[in-house]
Amino acid sequence: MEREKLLAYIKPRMPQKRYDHTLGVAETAIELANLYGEDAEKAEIAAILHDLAKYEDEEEMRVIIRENGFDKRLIPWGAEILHGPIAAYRAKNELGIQDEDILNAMHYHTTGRVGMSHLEKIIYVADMTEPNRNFPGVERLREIARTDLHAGMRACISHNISFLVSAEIPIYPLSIECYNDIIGVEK
Ligand code: DGI
Ligand code: FE
Ligand code: FE
Repeated sequence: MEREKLLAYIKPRMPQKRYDHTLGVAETAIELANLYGEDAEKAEIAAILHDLAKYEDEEEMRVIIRENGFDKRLIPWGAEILHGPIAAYRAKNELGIQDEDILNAMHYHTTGRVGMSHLEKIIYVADMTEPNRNFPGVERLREIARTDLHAGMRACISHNISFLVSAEIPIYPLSIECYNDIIGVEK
Protein backbone atom coordinates (compact mmCIF):
# COMPACT_ATOMS: atom_id res chain seq x y z
CA MET A 1 0.00 0.00 0.00
CA GLU A 2 1.26 3.47 -0.80
CA ARG A 3 2.88 5.63 1.81
CA GLU A 4 0.65 8.64 0.99
CA LYS A 5 -2.55 6.67 1.56
CA LEU A 6 -1.33 5.42 4.95
CA LEU A 7 -0.21 8.90 5.97
CA ALA A 8 -3.61 10.30 5.00
CA TYR A 9 -5.25 7.65 7.20
CA ILE A 10 -3.20 8.46 10.33
CA LYS A 11 -2.91 12.26 10.02
CA PRO A 12 -6.40 13.19 11.32
CA ARG A 13 -6.02 10.72 14.22
CA MET A 14 -3.16 12.47 16.00
CA PRO A 15 -1.64 15.86 16.86
CA GLN A 16 1.20 17.24 14.70
CA LYS A 17 3.84 16.26 17.27
CA ARG A 18 2.82 12.59 17.15
CA TYR A 19 2.71 12.77 13.34
CA ASP A 20 6.29 14.10 13.31
CA HIS A 21 7.29 11.28 15.71
CA THR A 22 5.69 8.79 13.32
CA LEU A 23 7.64 10.14 10.33
CA GLY A 24 10.80 9.84 12.45
CA VAL A 25 10.01 6.22 13.32
CA ALA A 26 9.43 5.46 9.62
CA GLU A 27 12.76 7.03 8.63
CA THR A 28 14.65 5.13 11.34
CA ALA A 29 12.83 1.85 10.69
CA ILE A 30 13.68 2.02 6.96
CA GLU A 31 17.31 2.75 7.83
CA LEU A 32 17.51 -0.20 10.26
CA ALA A 33 15.74 -2.53 7.82
CA ASN A 34 18.25 -1.68 5.10
CA LEU A 35 21.13 -2.06 7.55
CA TYR A 36 19.99 -5.53 8.66
CA GLY A 37 18.72 -6.87 5.34
CA GLU A 38 15.04 -6.79 6.28
CA ASP A 39 12.10 -5.63 4.13
CA ALA A 40 12.16 -1.81 4.26
CA GLU A 41 8.65 -1.51 2.81
CA LYS A 42 7.19 -3.64 5.59
CA ALA A 43 9.16 -1.63 8.15
CA GLU A 44 7.79 1.61 6.70
CA ILE A 45 4.17 0.38 6.81
CA ALA A 46 4.43 -0.86 10.41
CA ALA A 47 6.16 2.36 11.47
CA ILE A 48 3.60 4.68 9.85
CA LEU A 49 0.73 2.79 11.48
CA HIS A 50 2.22 1.91 14.90
CA ASP A 51 0.68 4.79 16.89
CA LEU A 52 -2.54 5.28 14.92
CA ALA A 53 -4.70 4.36 17.95
CA LYS A 54 -2.77 6.39 20.53
CA TYR A 55 -5.56 8.95 21.02
CA GLU A 56 -8.60 6.71 20.85
CA ASP A 57 -11.12 6.50 23.67
CA GLU A 58 -9.89 4.00 26.26
CA GLU A 59 -13.31 2.47 26.90
CA GLU A 60 -13.88 1.93 23.17
CA MET A 61 -10.51 0.24 22.95
CA ARG A 62 -11.49 -2.02 25.85
CA VAL A 63 -14.72 -3.03 24.06
CA ILE A 64 -12.67 -4.08 21.02
CA ILE A 65 -10.25 -5.98 23.30
CA ARG A 66 -13.12 -7.83 25.02
CA GLU A 67 -15.03 -8.69 21.87
CA ASN A 68 -12.24 -9.83 19.58
CA GLY A 69 -10.39 -12.54 21.46
CA PHE A 70 -7.44 -10.44 22.62
CA ASP A 71 -5.36 -11.48 25.65
CA LYS A 72 -7.58 -10.89 28.69
CA ARG A 73 -4.59 -9.51 30.59
CA LEU A 74 -4.99 -6.31 28.53
CA ILE A 75 -8.36 -5.35 30.00
CA PRO A 76 -7.28 -3.47 33.16
CA TRP A 77 -4.55 -1.50 31.35
CA GLY A 78 -4.77 1.99 29.85
CA ALA A 79 -4.23 3.51 26.43
CA GLU A 80 -0.43 3.39 26.83
CA ILE A 81 -0.60 -0.41 26.61
CA LEU A 82 -3.78 -0.86 24.54
CA HIS A 83 -2.88 1.38 21.57
CA GLY A 84 -0.52 -1.19 20.00
CA PRO A 85 -3.01 -4.08 19.87
CA ILE A 86 -5.75 -1.70 18.68
CA ALA A 87 -3.52 -0.27 15.95
CA ALA A 88 -2.91 -3.81 14.66
CA TYR A 89 -6.65 -4.52 14.80
CA ARG A 90 -7.50 -1.42 12.73
CA ALA A 91 -4.68 -1.99 10.25
CA LYS A 92 -6.06 -5.47 9.60
CA ASN A 93 -9.76 -4.64 9.55
CA GLU A 94 -9.84 -1.13 8.10
CA LEU A 95 -6.76 -1.07 5.89
CA GLY A 96 -6.73 -4.73 4.89
CA ILE A 97 -3.16 -5.35 6.01
CA GLN A 98 -2.68 -9.11 6.23
CA ASP A 99 1.04 -9.53 6.76
CA GLU A 100 1.34 -11.07 10.24
CA ASP A 101 4.84 -9.74 10.80
CA ILE A 102 3.70 -6.15 10.14
CA LEU A 103 0.65 -6.65 12.39
CA ASN A 104 2.78 -8.16 15.18
CA ALA A 105 5.33 -5.35 14.94
CA MET A 106 2.49 -2.88 15.53
CA HIS A 107 0.77 -4.98 18.21
CA TYR A 108 3.89 -5.43 20.34
CA HIS A 109 5.64 -2.11 19.70
CA THR A 110 5.15 -0.84 23.29
CA THR A 111 5.89 -3.95 25.36
CA GLY A 112 7.85 -6.28 23.15
CA ARG A 113 7.27 -10.01 23.71
CA VAL A 114 9.04 -13.37 23.80
CA GLY A 115 10.53 -14.43 20.48
CA MET A 116 10.38 -11.14 18.60
CA SER A 117 11.05 -11.19 14.85
CA HIS A 118 13.64 -8.90 13.29
CA LEU A 119 10.86 -6.58 12.06
CA GLU A 120 9.32 -6.42 15.55
CA LYS A 121 12.71 -5.45 17.01
CA ILE A 122 13.25 -2.86 14.29
CA ILE A 123 9.94 -1.14 15.10
CA TYR A 124 10.50 -1.31 18.87
CA VAL A 125 13.99 0.17 18.55
CA ALA A 126 13.03 2.75 15.90
CA ASP A 127 10.16 3.94 18.12
CA MET A 128 12.65 4.69 20.91
CA THR A 129 15.52 6.08 18.86
CA GLU A 130 13.89 8.14 16.07
CA PRO A 131 15.43 11.63 15.60
CA ASN A 132 12.78 13.48 17.66
CA ARG A 133 13.48 11.44 20.82
CA ASN A 134 15.76 13.36 23.16
CA PHE A 135 15.78 11.62 26.57
CA PRO A 136 19.12 11.16 28.40
CA GLY A 137 20.89 8.11 27.00
CA VAL A 138 19.15 8.05 23.62
CA GLU A 139 22.40 8.67 21.72
CA ARG A 140 23.92 5.52 23.23
CA LEU A 141 20.82 3.52 22.23
CA ARG A 142 21.11 4.90 18.66
CA GLU A 143 24.73 3.80 18.43
CA ILE A 144 24.03 0.28 19.72
CA ALA A 145 21.00 -0.07 17.43
CA ARG A 146 23.17 0.67 14.41
CA THR A 147 25.81 -1.84 15.48
CA ASP A 148 23.69 -4.88 16.34
CA LEU A 149 19.90 -5.18 16.21
CA HIS A 150 19.61 -7.68 19.07
CA ALA A 151 21.96 -5.62 21.27
CA GLY A 152 19.88 -2.54 20.39
CA MET A 153 16.70 -4.33 21.46
CA ARG A 154 18.41 -5.46 24.65
CA ALA A 155 19.53 -1.91 25.48
CA CYS A 156 16.09 -0.47 24.69
CA ILE A 157 14.03 -2.97 26.73
CA SER A 158 16.50 -2.64 29.63
CA HIS A 159 16.22 1.13 29.48
CA ASN A 160 12.42 0.93 29.52
CA ILE A 161 12.22 -1.56 32.39
CA SER A 162 14.68 0.57 34.42
CA PHE A 163 12.61 3.67 33.73
CA LEU A 164 9.35 1.98 34.72
CA VAL A 165 10.83 0.64 37.96
CA SER A 166 12.49 3.94 38.88
CA ALA A 167 9.18 5.77 38.41
CA GLU A 168 7.25 3.00 40.23
CA ILE A 169 5.04 2.46 37.18
CA PRO A 170 3.41 -0.99 36.92
CA ILE A 171 5.00 -3.19 34.27
CA TYR A 172 2.87 -5.09 31.79
CA PRO A 173 3.68 -8.86 31.92
CA LEU A 174 4.81 -9.01 28.28
CA SER A 175 7.41 -6.30 28.94
CA ILE A 176 8.95 -8.40 31.71
CA GLU A 177 8.71 -11.59 29.67
CA CYS A 178 10.42 -9.78 26.80
CA TYR A 179 13.17 -8.52 29.10
CA ASN A 180 13.80 -12.02 30.48
CA ASP A 181 13.75 -13.50 26.97
CA ILE A 182 16.29 -10.99 25.65
CA ILE A 183 18.58 -11.06 28.68
CA GLY A 184 18.34 -14.85 29.00
CA VAL A 185 17.02 -16.75 31.99
CA GLU A 186 19.15 -19.35 33.74
CA LYS A 187 17.59 -22.77 33.44
O1 DGI B 1 3.52 5.49 21.90
P1 DGI B 1 4.90 6.03 22.13
O2 DGI B 1 4.92 7.16 23.13
O3 DGI B 1 5.61 6.40 20.87
O4 DGI B 1 5.80 4.87 22.79
P2 DGI B 1 5.39 3.43 23.35
O5 DGI B 1 4.22 2.89 22.63
O6 DGI B 1 6.63 2.61 23.32
O7 DGI B 1 5.07 3.67 24.88
C1 DGI B 1 3.95 4.33 25.32
C2 DGI B 1 4.05 4.50 26.80
O8 DGI B 1 3.88 3.26 27.46
C3 DGI B 1 5.36 5.09 27.31
O9 DGI B 1 5.03 6.16 28.18
C4 DGI B 1 6.02 3.99 28.08
C5 DGI B 1 4.84 3.16 28.50
N1 DGI B 1 5.13 1.75 28.74
C6 DGI B 1 5.92 0.91 28.06
N2 DGI B 1 5.93 -0.30 28.61
C7 DGI B 1 5.11 -0.24 29.68
C8 DGI B 1 4.58 1.06 29.76
N3 DGI B 1 3.73 1.46 30.73
C9 DGI B 1 3.37 0.57 31.66
N4 DGI B 1 2.53 0.94 32.63
N5 DGI B 1 3.85 -0.72 31.65
C10 DGI B 1 4.71 -1.17 30.69
O10 DGI B 1 5.10 -2.34 30.70
FE1 FE C 1 3.24 3.69 20.85
FE1 FE D 1 5.55 5.62 18.92
